[in-house]
Amino acid sequence: MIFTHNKKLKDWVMKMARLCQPDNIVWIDGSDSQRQALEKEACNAGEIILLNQQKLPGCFLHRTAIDDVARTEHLTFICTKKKHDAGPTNNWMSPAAAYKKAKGIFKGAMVGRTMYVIPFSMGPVGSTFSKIGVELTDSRYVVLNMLIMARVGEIVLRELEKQDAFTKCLHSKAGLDINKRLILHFPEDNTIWSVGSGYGGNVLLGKKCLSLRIASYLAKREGWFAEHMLIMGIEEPNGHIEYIAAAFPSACGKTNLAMLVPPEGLKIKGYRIWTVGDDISWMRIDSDGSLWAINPEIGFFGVAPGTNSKTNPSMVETIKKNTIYTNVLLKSDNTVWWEGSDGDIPDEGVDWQGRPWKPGLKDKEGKPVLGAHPNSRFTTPIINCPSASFRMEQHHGVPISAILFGGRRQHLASLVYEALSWQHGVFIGATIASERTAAQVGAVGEVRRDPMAMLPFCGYNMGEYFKHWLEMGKKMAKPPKIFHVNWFRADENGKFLWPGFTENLRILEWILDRCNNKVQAVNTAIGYVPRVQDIDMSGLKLSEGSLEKLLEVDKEEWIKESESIKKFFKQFKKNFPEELWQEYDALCSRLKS
Ligand code: GTP
Ligand code: SPV
Ligand code: MN
Repeated sequence: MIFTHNKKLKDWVMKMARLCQPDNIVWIDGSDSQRQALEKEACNAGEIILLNQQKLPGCFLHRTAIDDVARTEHLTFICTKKKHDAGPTNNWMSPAAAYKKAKGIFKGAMVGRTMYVIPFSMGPVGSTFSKIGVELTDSRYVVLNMLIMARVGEIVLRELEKQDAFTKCLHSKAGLDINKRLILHFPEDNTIWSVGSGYGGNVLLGKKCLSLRIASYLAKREGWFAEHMLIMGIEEPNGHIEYIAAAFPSACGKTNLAMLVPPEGLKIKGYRIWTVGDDISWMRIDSDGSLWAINPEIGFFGVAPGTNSKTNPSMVETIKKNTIYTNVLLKSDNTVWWEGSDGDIPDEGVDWQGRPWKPGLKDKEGKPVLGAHPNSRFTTPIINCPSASFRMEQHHGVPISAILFGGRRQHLASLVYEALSWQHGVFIGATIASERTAAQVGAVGEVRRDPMAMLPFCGYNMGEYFKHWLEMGKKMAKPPKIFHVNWFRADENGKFLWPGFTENLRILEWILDRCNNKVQAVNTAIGYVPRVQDIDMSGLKLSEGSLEKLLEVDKEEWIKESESIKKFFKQFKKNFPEELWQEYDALCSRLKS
């Protein structure tokens, strides 16, 4: 039993316990001994499987329910008093209706279970950037994941005695019933309620729920940014490090870019990459007039499929120990595998649904049965990563030179282009579109607009959110330059034109050269595009004309795109900033000239 002097916290825990009726309450202190005891209990209960400890020390496997494998955006709500404050892109419920509905499901949901109290800090404990949350959960899997993803335990409770504010996070697996699943955010009450799910993004409430949805609401009021962005440092041979932040929608390459290893052809230049974060960036304007960023997390919750020594050697190194794997294939030697992992395809195994699996297996419709779910993931400490930044614990964060927006577009979007100004950059961010991936439930491949990669994560009216971006730009003496990248442009046969991954450093190099006024560019209708000769292609051979095709701006296609942008913007009605309509008109006239 941990003692807290924070009366507000004590009262709230007791109140939630009366609602959920757990058999007992356990406070998570952050100690190794408590974690190990929980791992044992979770193994005995069949919630996790101990993996081969010679090959994968400290690693476990977890399988979720079959219909609980990704974020469920249609069951995710922003619950503000006024519907208008949630905006046209969020699902809305009134707080009264939402609490009532959820109470019906939470009532007695923890009977026969333990309620764990997890005090956690997003950001270094005590930093001006940081926010504290307390998650109540009946899932040991959630506790074990939170211990990897956030700063957890007694140090946070001590901090809560100095300051009173914390986000009240309540989670119960309840019956893991998709028909009784709700992910509710009450920004006006600093509260999150999640019930009926056991999947990461729905239940690790410090992540998307607090660090983006609630934090974006706080950021608007307090004058900072909470964004769906990776943060990385690029160190030049002279030791100077430039940091960038990049927003790509879910499963569009943040984790991979954040820990890139320089490609063979550029090795001679002696770059070194430092990973600060792979998913979330909190940014504030410092006294120097620049934007400074921290990663509020200390773990990665990364996509497994496609992770191998070629695409992401640093991650392969990272996940060899102290890692929880979710929904991957279990091999007969008690190690794990997924589509696109290292090594040969195993002869047999147990698939993510717990069924015997063999290569070539087909389902009733004749489609191949996957060993790992396409959104299978690993939870792993950043500290294990060979490129983990030495500034992770810096209370001030790192200064950001460039902000990148990107999406997964087979057509249209050039490999890279630079915004003409901050305002134009906000327009570019507001018009990101991407093909849907397996990270959320829905039709994979469908193009949807995902402004700033925040469509599923903005805790308030996105029209107001765009205004916030414009306001922040005015407050900065040295705003970062804004760029758009697209690693996914394809040829007529759907084959990627750009090799991506490690080779993306060639584009980052151009971006930094632009930030430092070292290189010229072509002024096109959509922004500044590189001259072909300014991308260093040493050691990389693309087929004839590919780079030109990758950089091409097809005005006809962009005119079609502008129609879809207009439709998207119109839904915000009066709440939409005039400046972005100006940018829209300016784009249209550039396209027609
Ligand atoms: P979330 O964790 O969902 O926010 O995703 P993320 O943005 O961190 O995406 P991640 O880096 O995990 O990449 C997702 C998928 O995109 C994986 O299947 C990668 O193999 C693939 N991918 C990443 N970078 C590239 C790239 O440069 N080119 C291509 N073609 N694919 C990439
Ligand atoms: C994403 O979907 O953007 C993720 C995974 O990073 S989750 O935590 O499930 O949201
Ligand atoms: Mn993400």
